[in-house]
Amino acid sequence: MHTTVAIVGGGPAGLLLARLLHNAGIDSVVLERRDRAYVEQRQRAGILEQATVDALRAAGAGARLDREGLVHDGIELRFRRRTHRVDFPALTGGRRVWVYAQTEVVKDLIALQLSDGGPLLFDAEVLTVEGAATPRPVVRYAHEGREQTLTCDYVVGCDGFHGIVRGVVPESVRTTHERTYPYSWLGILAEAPPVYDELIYAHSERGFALASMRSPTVSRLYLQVPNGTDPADWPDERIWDELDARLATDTEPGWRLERGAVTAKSVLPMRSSVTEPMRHGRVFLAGDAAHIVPPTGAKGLNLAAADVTVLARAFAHLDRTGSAELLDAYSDTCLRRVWRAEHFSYFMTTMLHTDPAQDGFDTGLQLSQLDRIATSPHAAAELAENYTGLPLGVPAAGPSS
Ligand code: FAS
Ligand code: PHB
Repeated sequence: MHTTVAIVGGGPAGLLLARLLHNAGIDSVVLERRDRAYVEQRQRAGILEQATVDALRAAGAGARLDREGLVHDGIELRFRRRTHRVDFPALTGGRRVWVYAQTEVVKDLIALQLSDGGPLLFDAEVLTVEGAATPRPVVRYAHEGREQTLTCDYVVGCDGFHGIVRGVVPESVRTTHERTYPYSWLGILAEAPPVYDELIYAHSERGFALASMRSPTVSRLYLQVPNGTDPADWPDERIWDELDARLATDTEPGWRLERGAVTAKSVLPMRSSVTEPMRHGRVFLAGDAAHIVPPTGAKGLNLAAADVTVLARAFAHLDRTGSAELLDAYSDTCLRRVWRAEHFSYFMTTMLHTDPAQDGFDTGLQLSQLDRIATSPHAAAELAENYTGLPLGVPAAGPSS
């Protein structure tokens, strides 16, 4: 089989790229190692930036999002047992975010690709990518019990943090910057109506908590837990009690979550990682294959969408004009946005979580930063601009290096 763009990985990055290329008249093949049911039920992100919503609409995948997505104009910060709302439109000139689960984004994109897109192969694990520096790279993959070959003009690694395409960039030119955190998130999905209208991020002496949602009847909730925590050590009632303790506020004495059946429970490690460059020869990296952020800033899925929006535009430019200038600028263009999101995610994570080794000075710094956001429109605007996402066309600030 031959195609113009071989896409490794059928997560949000790979699926959205395939749609954007399809709409630009560029053929591609998506190879996904897991089956459709697994990919569609994997609980992950929940917040979409404007640019991501725009990209999904441009890809033709915005209809259900527009019907079922929840538009949010702010978030609430809880600290010192007080509450403070960050008003996004007031601070950013009208920007807001959408609550629409990654699972639903993936379902919409898969349905579209299967209905009128190029080949999307499930249970197709890519084994090797050869000839990255040649005009005709070769992708070898296992599918239907045998090894098969896909030749192409370009390969895009959308295969996530544990994928193999990042390794195609030779170590001699590849730099990976990493930071791990001394805590993880215990996340639950519950059939429990959120008793809050917007997301609540809580800093407390007991540790961080986040109250999010999936719909008016389904809550998505997170607790900071030590690394290596076994979800089995957290029976449902213990989770609810701890969430109530960390989200407690003197602004509304007796405030408690509505409880319900917990339908999913998992522990997510926290990591920051950036691989540079995001290209080698005719092989490109996009999404988690190139970078990871701790989910506190709700950037992961949105960064993936931004990468493939830039890349699809570059491929369309090449197809229309024969010029590879946007493709050649891809890595630097994306890395500027990636580093901005890395900093914001690190900032939100270290401000809101209690490092087991932190002392009173550290806590004083955290509370001072939170006080600043609560009292200064400039500090609040910095958070609001980053959270709602910087427009894709952010002017180039010069090479990323
Ligand atoms: P993905 O990892 O989603 O997709 C990669 C795909 O490639 C997978 O389907 C995988 O099966 C496939 N693949 C891998 N190797 C392959 C091979 N050799 N051949 C073929 N296919 C291969 N972000 C947030 O903003 N908020 C959150 O709350 C949040 N929670 C998260 C929880 C978890 C457990 C994880 C792991 C991530 C979370 N993220 C969150 C980040 C997440 O949303 C990612 O940013 C997003 O999935 C990135 O999408 P992709 O780049 O497509 O990578
Ligand atoms: C989610 O709803 O899963 C979610 C929302 C905001 C975050 C992280 C996760 O910062």
